[in-house]
Amino acid sequence: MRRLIAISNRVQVDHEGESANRGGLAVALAAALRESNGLWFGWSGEQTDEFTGQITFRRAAGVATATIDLEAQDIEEYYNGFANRTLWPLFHYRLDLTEIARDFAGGYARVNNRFADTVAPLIEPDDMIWVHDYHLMPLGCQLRERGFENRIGFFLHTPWPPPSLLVSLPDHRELVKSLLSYDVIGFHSHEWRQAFIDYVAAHLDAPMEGDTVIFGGRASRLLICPIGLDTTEFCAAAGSPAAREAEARLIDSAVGKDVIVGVDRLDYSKGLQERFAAYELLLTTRPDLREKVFMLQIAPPSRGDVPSYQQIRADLNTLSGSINGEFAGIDWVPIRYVNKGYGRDQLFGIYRAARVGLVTPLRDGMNLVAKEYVAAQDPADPGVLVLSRFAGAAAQLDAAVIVNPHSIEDMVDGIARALTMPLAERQERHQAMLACVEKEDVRWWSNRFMQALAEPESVPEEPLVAVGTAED
Ligand code: ADQ
Repeated sequence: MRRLIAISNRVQVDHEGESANRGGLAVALAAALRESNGLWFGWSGEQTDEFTGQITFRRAAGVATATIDLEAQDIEEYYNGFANRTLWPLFHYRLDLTEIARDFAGGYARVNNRFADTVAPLIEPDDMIWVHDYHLMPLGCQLRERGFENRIGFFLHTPWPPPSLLVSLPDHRELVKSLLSYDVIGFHSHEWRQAFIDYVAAHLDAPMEGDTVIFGGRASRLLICPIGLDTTEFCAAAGSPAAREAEARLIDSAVGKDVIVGVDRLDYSKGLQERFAAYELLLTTRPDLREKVFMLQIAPPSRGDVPSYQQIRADLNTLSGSINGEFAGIDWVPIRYVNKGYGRDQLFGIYRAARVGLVTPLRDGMNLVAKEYVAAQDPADPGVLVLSRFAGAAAQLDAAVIVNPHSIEDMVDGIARALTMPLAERQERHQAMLACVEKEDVRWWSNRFMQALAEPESVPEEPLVAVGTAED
């Protein structure tokens, strides 16, 4: 088996005592790397006065890691700037929040070059290289410029925006051309891949052969490869004391009321303001449900240095306060809004105690919380997943109650339907979704991508499990 070098912006593995607030990529990659005995390269998250290219090697939770520190200007221009103030909003269809600045673009190119320079000496001729996410799109091209002919793949964890949005980026053509240095480019869903194909057709003189783009003498396979959950590990939490305690505490504190749960990074793409507004409308229009339900929204802050994230935090504080002010009674608080991270075992128990899982992003590459909620349910008495049609997960979990998060009324209908759904229908829907979450797990995802990278011909185009037997 060839060694895998995974490269992502941040390297985050569990160290003892560390906060459990990790993104979906961290959860997924750690599982994939342990199996392949690979190396995970990226930024430590630390700042240094002067970038020297010094690498820190560690081994944590069975994963070998190699990390570098970045200068303050790098962090500001590359990470807070181009990655999180330009690309992230643009790729989530938020042109209104997209900031275009030459400093940001310059920092992005500089840091990608720094990544290429420092990882280069670690690469052996037979290694497969797997680059992750929007922070590092030009890295493959920069490695090619340094003479590397290894198989190099790229996986995009976010949506790919339609061409009409992407052209707002001054150097959009250069960005897409640099991506065509990769042998495989992976997307979560048909929709994101199709948007990429649409761009190539409209803006590059590059022919397609099936699902492969031919450009600059290289063939780039465009692969649909939806990320899955570390389902076995996650479900092993079922018997853990932390999961049981979290479940029991939530059920006890609910005193017979139905729990509606949301778990999201505090991010405008997750549709939290719209979700709170929908819950408020539910309580307004359905007085019979008051004091019979409560909502638990867990949302640990992220990217706090970026102004739009400070704004959403302030907005949600106001909204949750006003909902509680309007509806709370002496022994009932309609919304519990918690800004901290929980361990995965605790999350399992929290999901299991909830009658409804509310996952309503305005746009999301995949959304692993939807899959975690399904995995944590008791098959004999499962809760109901209410899922945004704009999450990549909706393509696989179409047996959820699918809602349009831009329509507050549609969300209200979805939540009300979930709260009153008969047991047999809940079971049927859950069974269909669980089959997908179990079969197309994180191992399936990484195997599929790595197989496409190693032997392109061996991976069929559309092997995905068909789920969604329930009508919606
Ligand atoms: P995210 O948007 O960060 O990443 P998402 O899929 O929403 O990822 O998953 C978030 C992860 O963080 C989940 O595993 C969740 O359990 C965990 N988490 C969230 N809140 C938590 C809390 N309070 N405590 C502990 N854990 C918490 C990006 C894309 C997604 C894509 C993933 C993976 O935006 O669309 O699904 O990458 O590709």
